[in-house]
Amino acid sequence: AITLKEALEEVIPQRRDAITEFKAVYGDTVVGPITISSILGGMRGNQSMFWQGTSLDPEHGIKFQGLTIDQCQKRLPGTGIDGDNFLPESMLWLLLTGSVPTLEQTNSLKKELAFRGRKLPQDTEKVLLCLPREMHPMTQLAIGLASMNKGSVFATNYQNGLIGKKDFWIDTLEDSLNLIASLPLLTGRIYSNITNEGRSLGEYSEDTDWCSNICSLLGMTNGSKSSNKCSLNSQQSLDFVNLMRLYTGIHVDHEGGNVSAHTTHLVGSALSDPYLSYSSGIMGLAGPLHGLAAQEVVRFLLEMNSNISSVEHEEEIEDYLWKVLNSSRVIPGYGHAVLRKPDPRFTAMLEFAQARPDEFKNDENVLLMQKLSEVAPKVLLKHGKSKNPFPNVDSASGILFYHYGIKELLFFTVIFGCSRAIGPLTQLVWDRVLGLPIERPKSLNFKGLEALTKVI
Ligand code: FAM
Repeated sequence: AITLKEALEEVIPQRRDAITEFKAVYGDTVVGPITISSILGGMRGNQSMFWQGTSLDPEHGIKFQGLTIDQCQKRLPGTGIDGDNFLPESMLWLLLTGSVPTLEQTNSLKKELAFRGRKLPQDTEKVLLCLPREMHPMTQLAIGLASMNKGSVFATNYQNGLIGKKDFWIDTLEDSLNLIASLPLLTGRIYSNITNEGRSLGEYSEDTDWCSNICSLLGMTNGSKSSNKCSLNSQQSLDFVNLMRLYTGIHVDHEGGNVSAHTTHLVGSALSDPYLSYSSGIMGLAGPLHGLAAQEVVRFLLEMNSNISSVEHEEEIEDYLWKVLNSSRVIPGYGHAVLRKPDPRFTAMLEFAQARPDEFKNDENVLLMQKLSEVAPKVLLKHGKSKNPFPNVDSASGILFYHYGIKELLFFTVIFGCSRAIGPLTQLVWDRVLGLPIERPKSLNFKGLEALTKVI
């Protein structure tokens, strides 16, 4: 198969049958207890969602169709140029089909996305242009995405009764690919809104990959229109594009229960089209307990740097961390609800910095980020509360973007939003392949909870 749709058509019949049969045989198997604590505690740990693309292992971190980040870096195709990171396009292929694409398949998807994303719908352009410049960039993204639902093939064909349930996935795939393809222009439009009075910062090309277009439209590559704010040399531009490929390649998904993925799935279960579903996911990603954490880390590093005399002075860093902990604050970028090891996504970003010592040797913030990853775990271990004293994903990403010139902290989450589209939307296609029903858990009031304790 050369196109993604052809590749999917090859695997769907067998997997659909396997899951239907599995449900028929094991449908009544009891999976685990639901306790009062889980009902009152964010359903933590309840095994109650079907999610195919990614799974989270407390020891190895995120796995993409069973592959660790390390394996993805070795096996997923990139541009074909030595040293380039794998392309998020190949991650999209992997998540949707379950197989590692060939270079040819990655190239075909790269071209398909670049073609699909070559312009935004006129109404979306109009809507984005008239948004207040100071509006939260995630609100702008959610509005832009929701406005695209006017062109939803799924919504139109559903309304006109033109498709049967078994084929819902075809239009869901069509919309999802169009949505993902539109993200470079959407993101670029939002960034120019907040930084450049709405004037474009770069060019879109149908001959390049998704991340090169994102970077160009942020004004971060050679050939981009001058933005007066970024002056990367050609090596830095190439590095920034690879940072974007790395970042957007590994932030695609984190199992199904996280807020952005779960919201997309929930809204999609009402057969809302992919634009409305993912726009809702974006609203969740904007929360401080979810996608916004990376900016907290940047603030923290900047503030700490202005309070210590040098990153070389480990005891000053330790003192600073104790002051934070003793005032009942947390160390942002450390700890995790599920992981019990350093987050491999952090390690991948750290390695990006370590591979470019000359680039970062004078950046006190990046140096502090690196130093902190050695010092903070020791302090947190002594502190003795956190179940995981190691750096999480947000420890490194923001400060690397900041280094290259993305200084608008609220904007980091928009870049996260580009990446996160890939996981939840591929799952949405599978939700439609498998005909999963509308999600409708039973809720209980306090009386209902009390009654449960009496029965038990
Ligand atoms: N600094 C100080 N104390 C911490 C800590 C940290 N980085 N991480 C955990 N703790 C404390 C935590 O507050 C809790 O204290 P209390 O018993 O007094 O409530 C205790 O250690 C046990 O917590 P846990 O079971 O280890 O972690 P949780 O599953 O409750 O929470 C996090 C997980 C990520 C919310 C938590 O580690 C945290 O607040 N980290 C700092 C903020 C952060 O980095 N957020 C981004 C997370 C990122 F991975 C993401 O999802 N985007």
